[in-house]
Amino acid sequence: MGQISTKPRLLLFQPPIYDFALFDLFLKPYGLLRLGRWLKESGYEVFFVNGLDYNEAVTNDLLGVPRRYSNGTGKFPRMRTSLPHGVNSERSFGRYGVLTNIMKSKVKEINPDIIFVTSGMTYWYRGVVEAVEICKELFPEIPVLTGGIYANLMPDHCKLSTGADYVVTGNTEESIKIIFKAHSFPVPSGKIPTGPLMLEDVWKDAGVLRLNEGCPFHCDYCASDLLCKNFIKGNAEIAFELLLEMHGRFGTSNFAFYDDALLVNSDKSIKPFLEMVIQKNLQLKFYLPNAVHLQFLDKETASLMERAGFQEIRLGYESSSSDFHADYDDKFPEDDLFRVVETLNNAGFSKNSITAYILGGLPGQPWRDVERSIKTASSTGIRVSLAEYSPVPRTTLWEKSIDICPLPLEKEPLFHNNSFFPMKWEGYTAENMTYLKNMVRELNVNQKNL
Ligand code: B12
Ligand code: SF4
Repeated sequence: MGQISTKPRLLLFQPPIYDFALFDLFLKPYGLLRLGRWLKESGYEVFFVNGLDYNEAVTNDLLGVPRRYSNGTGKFPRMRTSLPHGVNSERSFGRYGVLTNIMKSKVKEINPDIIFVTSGMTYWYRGVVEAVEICKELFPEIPVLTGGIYANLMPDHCKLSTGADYVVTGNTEESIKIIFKAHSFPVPSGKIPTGPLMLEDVWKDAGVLRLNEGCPFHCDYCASDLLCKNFIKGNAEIAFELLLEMHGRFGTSNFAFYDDALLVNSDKSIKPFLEMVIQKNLQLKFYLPNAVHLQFLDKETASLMERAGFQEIRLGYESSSSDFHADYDDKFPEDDLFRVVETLNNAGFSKNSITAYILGGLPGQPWRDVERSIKTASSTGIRVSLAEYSPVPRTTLWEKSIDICPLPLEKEPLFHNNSFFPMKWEGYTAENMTYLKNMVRELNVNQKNL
C-alpha cells in the first residue's frame, strides 16, 4: 500500500473563457505553471485543472471534437451562452472549455489545501468568476488566490466579481510568501523559476518560451510595463534547457515565444539561443504569436531565425504615420519596414510568411490613416493583420478611452473586447472598420496568389 502524502495540496486552475470567438494561438497558462513548478520544488503536491483542455473526452462527446492543427493551434470546445443583462451584441456569445460539472468533479477529487486561479484578458473575467465559484461552493474554507493579467489590471473589479480571498498584484513572489505565512503553509524558498511545471497534456502539442521579461518601451496602448515593472534580460542557456526538457520529455517540436520584446538585447539572448538550436539540429518549428520590433531585426538575426526553423515572422509595424508614432510610441524610423522585409526575404523567408501588424481603432484615430498604413505595408508584398484596439485599464490611453467611449468600460470589462469596437466615432465608423477588414482580406489573398 502506498503512503498517504502529508505534503500540502495546491490546485492550479485555468478557467474556461467566455468570448464571441476564440482561436488557440498558443494560449497556455504559462504564468500559472511557473508558480506550479516553484511550489512543487518547494515541497507542495501540485495538481492542475485545465478548463481549456481540448482533449477532455466527455466535453468533446457532447460539444464535438474541436478542430486542431499540426502546429499545436486550433479550436476549443464551444457552447453557446448568453451575454449578461445590459450587454448587447448581434454576435453569438460562447463559453469555451471543459463542461462545468466535469471541472467541478475534478476539483472535488483533488481536495486541495490552497487554490490558485489564473486570469488572462480583462474581458475574459467571467471564466475566472466561474472557476472561483466552483472552488468556493466545494471548499468554502479553503483560501482561493487569483492572479495574472485581469487580476493585475483590475484588482478591485476582480475582488468584487469573484469573491476570491486574495487578488495578488505586483510582486507575486513576495505576496505569496506573506499569504502562505499567514495561513501557516510552508513558505516557498528561492525565486519563481523561468520554466513552467512540466505537464505532457499542456506542452506536447506546443511549448511556450520566454527569453526577456517585460519591455523597455512604454507605448500608450500597452500594459507591458504595468505587468512587469522593469525589463528583465533573458538568459539563453536557461531558455534552451527548457526547450530541451520539453522536447526530451514530450517530443514537443512546436515552440511559441511569449516575449514582449524578443529581439531586445539580442547579442546576449536570442542570438546565442538560436545558435544553440541550430547546433543541436532538432528539426523544431518556432512561432511568433506576438510581433517583434522592426528596428532590431538585423541580417544576422533574420538568418539565425530562418536556419533555426521559424515558420513565420510577425512585425509590430502599427502605422505608417509618423504622427502616430510620435503620439503613442517611439518604435522605429519610418522606412524600417522596407529594409526589414528585404532582410527577411534575403535570409530565405517568403513574403507570404511575413505579417505586419497594424493597429486600428485607437481613440480618435482617423480611419484614413489606417487605410494608408495597410496599403503601405501591403505594397512590400507581405501579409497584413489589422489588430483592433482593445482598451487596457491603467495604460496611458485608458483615461482617454473612458472619456470617448459611450460604453461603461470601468464597470463592465466585457466592453474591452474589440468585438464591441468601443472607440468608434464619426472619423472611424463600424462601416469604415468593415471596409478595412475586407480590404486586408483581399490584399492578403492577392499576395498569396502572386
Ligand atoms: C502572449 C500574449 C498573447 C497571445 C495569447 C496568449 C495568452 N496567454 O492569452 C496572443 C498573441 C494570441 C495574444 C493576443 C491578443 N492580446 Co495578448 N498578450 C500576450 C502577453 C504578451 C503575454 C500573456 C501571458 O500569458 N503572459 C504570461 C504571464 C501571465 O506570465 P507571468 O508574467 O510569468 O505570470 C506571472 C503573474 O502573472 C502571476 N500569475 C499568473 N497567474 C497567477 C495566478 C495566481 C493565483 C497568482 C497568485 C499569480 C499568478 O505569476 C506569474 C509568475 O510570476 C501579454 C502581455 C504581458 N506582458 O503579459 C499580452 C496581453 C495580455 N494581450 C493583450 C491584448 C490587447 C491582446 C489582443 C486583444 C491584441 C489585439 N488587439 O489583437 C489579442 C486578443 C486575443 C484574443 N483571443 O482575444 C493585452 C491585454 C488586454 C486586456 N484587455 O486584458 C496584454 C496585456 C498586452 C497589452 N497590449 O497590454 N496575446
Ligand atoms: S513595444 Fe510592444 S510590448 Fe513594448 S510597450 Fe510597446 S506595444 Fe508593449
